[in-house]
Amino acid sequence: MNDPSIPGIPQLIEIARSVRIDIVQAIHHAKGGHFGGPLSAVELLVALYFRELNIDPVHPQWEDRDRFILSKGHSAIALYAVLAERGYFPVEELMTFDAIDSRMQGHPDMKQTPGVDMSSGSLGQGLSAGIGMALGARVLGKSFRTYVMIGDGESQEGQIWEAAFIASRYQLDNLVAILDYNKVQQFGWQYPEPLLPIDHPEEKFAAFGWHVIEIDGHDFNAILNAFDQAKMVKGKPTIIIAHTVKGKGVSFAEGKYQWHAKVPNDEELTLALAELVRREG
Ligand SMILES: Cc1ncc(C[n+]2csc(CCOP(=O)(O)OP(=O)(O)O)c2C)c(N)n1
Repeated sequence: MNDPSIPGIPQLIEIARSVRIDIVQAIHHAKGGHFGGPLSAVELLVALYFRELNIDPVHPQWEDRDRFILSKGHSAIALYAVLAERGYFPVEELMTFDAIDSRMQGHPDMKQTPGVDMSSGSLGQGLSAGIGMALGARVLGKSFRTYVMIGDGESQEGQIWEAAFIASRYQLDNLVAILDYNKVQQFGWQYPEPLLPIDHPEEKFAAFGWHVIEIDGHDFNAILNAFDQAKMVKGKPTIIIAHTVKGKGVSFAEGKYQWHAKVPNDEELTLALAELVRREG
């Protein structure tokens, strides 16, 4: 890759670091929002918006753009931070997150925020909307692709499986689902033993007729390879099962359901920022 305008892995890692800092600061400032889910999705979103999606931040409504739906809409601040870093609107605007007149509400609103292709927040619906977009591309003879990020807790919704069934029936090879498989949802579900929100999603999606790719969702090489592989698949939709860590990058929140939607206090903000700005080596 020789084009200097295309960020390489070291730049993507730095962008992810900035996005995490944006997320933590915005949530602290807003005194609201979700914490763990946005942080687990950072590398996936950065790879999408800085390398994979065919988009134009200057023309967010360009009709031939690739589409992205954040079906786990409670992670909106991660999407806003990536959109801001990508140039859709000023990074400073992130500090209006969740305020009453802000373009950045607690859940994505396609009528408010430039770059948001689908309103979401009521879990379970985004994959169905993505099917509509993918079918729309086919009907119109357009080559744009549709990407949908779902959560593992969200995958307990029946509508996800209705969508999984129909997407493969329609052979939607222009549709890619990304499962942010952080293995933690809103509450603990620890009884009688720790329970995953969903177990063996790879077997379930394969049984529904999907092409399945399983990766480390924090490894940019693996993410970009998965996107490349998905483009080669013909006649079926692809799901990328991305193993992630809820709260990734903030050690005291990692893997903890208690940080699903907790707001850091001043001391926790300082600790989190100290970790996020620290550079290895
Ligand atoms: C239909 C619906 N039911 C409940 C909720 C409340 N809710 C918001 S986030 C969440 C847990 C989601 O877990 P998961 O999909 O694993 O998300 P992540 O761990 O990535 O944050 C719940 C139950 C909702 N937004 N929509």
